[in-house]
Amino acid sequence: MEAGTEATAVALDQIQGNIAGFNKPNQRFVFLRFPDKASGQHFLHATRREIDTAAKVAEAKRSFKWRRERGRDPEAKKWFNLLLSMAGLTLLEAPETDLFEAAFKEGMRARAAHLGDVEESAPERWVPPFEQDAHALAILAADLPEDIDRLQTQLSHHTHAAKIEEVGAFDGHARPSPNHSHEHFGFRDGMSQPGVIGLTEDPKPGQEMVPAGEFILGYPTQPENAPPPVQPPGAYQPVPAPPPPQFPSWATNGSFFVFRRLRQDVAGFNDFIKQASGQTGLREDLLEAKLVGRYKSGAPLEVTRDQDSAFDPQAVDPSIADPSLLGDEKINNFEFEPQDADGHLVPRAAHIRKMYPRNEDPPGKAEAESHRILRRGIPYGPDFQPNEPAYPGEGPPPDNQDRGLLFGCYQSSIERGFEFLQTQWANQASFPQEGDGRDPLISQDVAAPEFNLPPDHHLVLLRWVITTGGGYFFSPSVDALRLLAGP
Ligand code: N7H
Repeated sequence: MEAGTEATAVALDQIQGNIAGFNKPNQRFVFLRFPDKASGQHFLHATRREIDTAAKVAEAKRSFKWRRERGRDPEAKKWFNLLLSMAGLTLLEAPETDLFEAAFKEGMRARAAHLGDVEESAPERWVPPFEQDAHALAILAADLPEDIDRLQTQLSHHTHAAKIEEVGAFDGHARPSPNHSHEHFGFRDGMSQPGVIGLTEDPKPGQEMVPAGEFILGYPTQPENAPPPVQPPGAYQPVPAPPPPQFPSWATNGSFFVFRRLRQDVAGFNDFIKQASGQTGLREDLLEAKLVGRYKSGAPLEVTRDQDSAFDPQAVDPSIADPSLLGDEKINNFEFEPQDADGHLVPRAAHIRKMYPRNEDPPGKAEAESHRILRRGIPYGPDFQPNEPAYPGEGPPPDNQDRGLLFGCYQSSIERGFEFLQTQWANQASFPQEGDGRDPLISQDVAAPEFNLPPDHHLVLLRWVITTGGGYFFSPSVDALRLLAGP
C-alpha cells in the first residue's frame, strides 16, 4: 500500500471493535485450542456473526457522548471479538501466511530472548496456558460484570458444540473507585492514544493523527522516514524501521494484537520510591512522576502548551491547583523540546518519553510517529493492601497478591510496533542518548538497570514488572473470518 497521510475511509463494518477501543471496565481474555481444522471452522461459522465491529463500537461511543451531554445514564454494552494466532491460522490452512512478518509467525514465546523476557520473565516460568501457543483468543468486554457471564455462557455454548477447548482465561477489571482509571502502581493510564485517520472522530489537542495503515492492514502508512542523519560515535544510532508489512490480501482490514500478562510488584515499587527519595532528596510523588513522566493523577510533568512560564510543575502536582489539566483538552498537550531537551523535568528515559518521544530529536517526529500502538490494557488482580507480606523472592505470589496489567495493543506490524518499542527503546540504555538509561517500568532483561535523573542523580532500578505469559494474535476482518470458516 502506498505511503501517505491522505484520509481514507476506514471500513468500520469490517474491522473488529476493540481496534476502535472497547474501553470497558470488565474484560475477559479466553484462550482456545482447536483439536483440528474442522472443529476450528465449525466454531468460526458459529461465532463470526456475533463479532462486534468498529462500526458498532463507534456508534455506541457517539450515543454515550450524546447521553452524557444530556445528563442521561449511558446504556450498558457488552462486546465480543475473536482473534487467531499463527498456530490457529496454520491449523485452519489460511492461504499465503508465509507473507506475514517473522515476529507474528514465530510467536511471543519464540521471541522471548529478543524481547528481554529472561530470568523471572522467561517463558519456562509463564503461567498456564502459556506453556504452548493458543489457536485463538476471545475477548469479552462489558460494562456490567454479569454481562461477562452472559458472554461466557454464549461462548461456551459454541466451544462445546464445536468441541473446542478453553485452555485458560484471565479477567481484567477497572480498579474500584477512586482508582477507577489507575493501574496498580497508582498511575492513571490510557489517556494518550494516537488518533487514527479515518477512525478517530474528534482528535484532542496533542493527539497526533496517524495514518490508519499503522494499525490496520490495507491502508496508507506513515510516509517513509527521511534517511536517519549520521550520528557521532556513541550517540543513539536510529534503527531503520522495518518496512511497512507484507500481508496476504485476505488480511486487509485486520490488525495484530499483542497480549502480555504483566505481573506488578507494588510493594517492591513503593519500597524503591521511599529509598530513592531518601537517596535523592526528591519528594516521593515527584520521583514517581520522574519515572513515568506523569504524576499519579495523570497530570503531565512536562509544561503544557498554555501554561504560564513562571509555572513549576515540579513544585507540586499541578492538577491540584488546576484540575482542568486532567481534561481531554490539556492532558496530552505538551512536547519535550525545546524547553526540556536535557530531561531536567521529564528524564529522557521516563516511561512515556521512551514510549512516545513526541518531538524529541533524536529520534525525531517522523520516527516517533512510525512506532505508535493502540493500547488496550486493563488491570487484573486485587488491590494492594499496605500491610501485605513482602512479595516472595522466588516463585509466584499467592493469588491474593497476584496483580498487574493485562497489556494489549494493536498495530499493523508487531516488529514496527510493540517489538520495536520494547527492544529498541525500552531496553536500550542509549536511547534516546548515551547514558539515558532503561525504561523504569518495562525493561526487564537485566537485574539492575540504570536510570539517569538529571541534573545529578543516577538510580539503579529493580524489576517490578514481570512477564508471566503472552502471545501474538491476528484480528481478522469480518470477511476474512467468513473465508477462514470455509464453505
Ligand atoms: Fe505503558 N504505568 O502505569 O506506569 N504507561 N505501562 N506500556 N505506555 C503509560 O499516557 C505502564 C507498557 C506505553 O503516548 C502511562 O496514557 C505500566 C508496555 C505507551 O505519551 C502509564 C506497564 C508498553 C504509552 C503507563 C506498562 C507500554 C504508555 C501513562 C506495565 C509497550 C503512551 C498513561 C505493567 C511496549 C505514551 C498515558 C504517550 C503510557 C504505565 C506497560 C507503552 C501510567 C505499569 C509493555 C506507548
